[in-house]
Amino acid sequence: MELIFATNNEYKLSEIRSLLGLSFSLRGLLELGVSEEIPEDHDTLEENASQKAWFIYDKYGKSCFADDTGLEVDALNGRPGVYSARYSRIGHPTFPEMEPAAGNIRKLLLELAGSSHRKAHFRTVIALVLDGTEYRFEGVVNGVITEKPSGAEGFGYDPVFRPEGFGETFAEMDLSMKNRISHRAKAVEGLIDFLKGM
Ligand code: ITT
Repeated sequence: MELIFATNNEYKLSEIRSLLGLSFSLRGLLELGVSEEIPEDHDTLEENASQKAWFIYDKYGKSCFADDTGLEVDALNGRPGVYSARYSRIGHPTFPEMEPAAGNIRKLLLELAGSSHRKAHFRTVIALVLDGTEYRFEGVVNGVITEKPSGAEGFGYDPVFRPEGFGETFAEMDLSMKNRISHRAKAVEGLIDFLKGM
């Protein structure tokens, strides 16, 4: 089955490709020749995932899915959440000289400095638009924000997120381990079960 994954993020693409396996041919936006930025300007993960999936479906007429992911930190009342990608650029921009992921991590560690309450979770929402109907899937992984970044694998906030039950951050794990337990893996499980059951 051919599916479009409406993402510009190559890391996400390879994570989901290895989760879906060989029965699906998955194409990202780069392969589709889409270079424009897809709007994601809502205030919830659900609406953003939906907006990205419908944008591609309406424009290219191909069944497609999109994910939106946020890091929800308990001590920050769920922030940065839906604003995780632009966290360090919200309000007074902090660390504009850093690349976004590094600036985001720096700001997060500053906001939590001295706090022992470091529980957080990643939440992924996938919106699938199949023949003009939308379906949604969600995945959550609980963990804590570490005191400092460790590891070089993965992307985004991975160096400061240690999933519950593990002694290492997502960025210290190899992809196959992250893919067994992650927020995105759980959401994709729902997607795969759905597609297999069709
Ligand atoms: P899209 O093209 O799919 O929108 P994106 O990188 O903008 O790609 P999101 O909006 O879903 O992705 O991500 C929001 C933020 O959360 C962004 O800063 C990501 O780096 C980060 N993020 C998403 N998934 C993550 C993961 O599995 N591990 C660590 N950080 C992640």
